[in-house]
Amino acid sequence: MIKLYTAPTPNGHKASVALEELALPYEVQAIDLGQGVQKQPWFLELNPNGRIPVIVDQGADNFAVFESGAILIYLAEKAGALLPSDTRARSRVLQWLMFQMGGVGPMMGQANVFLRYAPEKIPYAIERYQKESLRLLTVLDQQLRKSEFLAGDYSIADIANFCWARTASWSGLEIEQLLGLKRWIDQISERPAVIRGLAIPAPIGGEKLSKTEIEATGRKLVE
Ligand SMILES: N[C@@H](CCC(=O)N[C@@H](CS)C(=O)NCC(=O)O)C(=O)O
Repeated sequence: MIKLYTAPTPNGHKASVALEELALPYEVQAIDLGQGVQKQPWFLELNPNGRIPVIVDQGADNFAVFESGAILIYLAEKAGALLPSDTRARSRVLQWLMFQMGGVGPMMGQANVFLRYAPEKIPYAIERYQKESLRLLTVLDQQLRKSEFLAGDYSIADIANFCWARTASWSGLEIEQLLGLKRWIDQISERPAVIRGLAIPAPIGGEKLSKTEIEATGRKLVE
């Protein structure tokens, strides 16, 4: 059994979508990011970076994995799917996975911070991160006009990029013109495993957690 510590964000969804696609048995502990649960000592033992997602493979001596890209690779290798073993095919998938991890995620994340959360509106920063995010989404679009998926068959590279690209409007980005990207987002959105994965975790407060788990999140138990 895999234990997934997560929250309803693009990086969290990468892990839950992959677990659903790979049909690996897992249980979820929702982490309340607003309460800073991810910075508590017990969580930092699992991920010194204090962020979600994290998985713990309970059937493998409680081996913990942090960084969503590393989680995707671990899960794909465990299940033997969504990541080819042939050296070149595998490299193509990893190239588009790294493209997401080093580019799309960080840039869209910063666009969101400056557009939505910064106490001061800094037009230069908003424009810089939106422009770079749109440039990266355009690179995806060009690839997706040529091929159905990013790297051969549907893979963890599609899952990683999809979980961010689908949130483009939240970053204030207009992607109507990116027809290859839009076609691919629509296509992946319809996959049953993706629909299930995007619904995880249940909204905090609505999920069924044990008393110990609720206390571990730092929230008070209302009896
Ligand atoms: N590079 C990390 C980024 C993880 C990340 O930024 N997680 C966010 C949610 S999407 C988080 O935990 N934020 C809470 C915080 O920074 O305290 C990964 O891909 O796993």
